[in-house]
Amino acid sequence: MNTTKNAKKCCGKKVMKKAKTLHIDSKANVLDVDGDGIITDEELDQAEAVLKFEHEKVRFENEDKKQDAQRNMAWFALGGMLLYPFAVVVAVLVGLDKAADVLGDMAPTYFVSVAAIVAAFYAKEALNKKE
Ligand SMILES: [Ca+2]
Repeated sequence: MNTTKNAKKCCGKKVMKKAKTLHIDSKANVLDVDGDGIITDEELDQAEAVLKFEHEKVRFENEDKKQDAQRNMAWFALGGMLLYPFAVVVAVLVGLDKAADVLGDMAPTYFVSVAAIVAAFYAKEALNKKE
């Protein structure tokens, strides 16, 4: 705890300015890295740099997870597109003619939608490489 008092003039009077002290259980006590009881501007800057680093680290981890999720989604969509005709064949072989008809009717919409997902993924990848 710093007990230094600074004299300042205010309104024509000499005012004694007392340094701030922290409560013994204060969370800010960890900022006093060298343990001298004084939290300097350098120690505050150091704490801010550590916080920024941790924030960046979390941001990179989240970005990595997001990219993994998008990649998995693109692979899943691509897999579904490749397996779709087999689903129709299996439905015919099993004797589900109505299901085969429904799958056939859904095919144009399904293929366009999945192609859009896959195209968006690869377009994003290409844009990221340019940056
Ligand atoms: Ca200190």
